[in-house]
Amino acid sequence: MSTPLLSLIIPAYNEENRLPRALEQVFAFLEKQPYSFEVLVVENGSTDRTLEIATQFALNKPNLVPIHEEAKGKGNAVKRGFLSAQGEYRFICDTDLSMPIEEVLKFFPPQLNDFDVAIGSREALGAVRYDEPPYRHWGGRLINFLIRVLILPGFQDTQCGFKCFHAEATKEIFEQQTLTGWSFDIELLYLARKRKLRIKEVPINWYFDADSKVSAVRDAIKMVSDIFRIHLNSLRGRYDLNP
Ligand SMILES: Nc1nc2c(ncn2[C@@H]2O[C@H](COP(=O)(O)OP(=O)(O)O)[C@@H](O)[C@H]2O)c(=O)[nH]1
Ligand SMILES: [Mg+2]
Repeated sequence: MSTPLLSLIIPAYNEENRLPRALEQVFAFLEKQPYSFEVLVVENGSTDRTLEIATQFALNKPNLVPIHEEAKGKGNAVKRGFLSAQGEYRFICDTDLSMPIEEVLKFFPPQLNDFDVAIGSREALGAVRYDEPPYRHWGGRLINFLIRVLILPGFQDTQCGFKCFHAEATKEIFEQQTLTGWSFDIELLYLARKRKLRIKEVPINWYFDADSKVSAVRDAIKMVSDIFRIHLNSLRGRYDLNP
């Protein structure tokens, strides 16, 4: 296949319920667009039929690539997806499609230009969150406050599951990604900033989906310890060019 314009990377863990609808919607929309695309579903550690569903779907869709990754964690799945993708623009997309797939067009030309990394934001001017319960909203804002103070000043939302990387940026930063779990976004943005890449925040419409694999307390504690790990990695020169 020649280089597609868009690679959509869907990390999927125990998603047998949500994946069929997600794939239907994604293909229905992307097949109407005038550009070439591929969809990569990256599964790791699932105990249900996630991989089987992706493999079945791929029988009729040659541009769907089901991938099984041995190493566990969302960070590992996303890294594998980005490094396996071929597209000029590579977009992470959660299976819940909490951002409607139509909005992917906001993340690359002609709607968005002059960027290396574009991050979906639920906080940027024009963004709207639908149906989000207050505990989840304020928990997220507290985490974002810590992220801003400790590591990434200026970003109002680093944890949204919808982000686009230009192919060149992918090479530069994913090879140096070390975090394997939920905090991988923070490390990628830290690396992108260190490399002085152009990062844009894209306001999106975001619909809360109660079916979440995040554990509020355990994953929040892990995230804070991951932030210190990023500092340590940085001090040790782990993120330097040509280490
Ligand atoms: N491959 C893979 N995907 C994961 C893992 N953990 C979460 N995901 C995916 O990450 C996306 C977001 O997960 P979700 O539970 O909806 O998180 P939330 O929206 O932040 O509450 C979904 O597509 C999940 O299937 C994992 O360990 N491996
Ligand atoms: Mg979700």
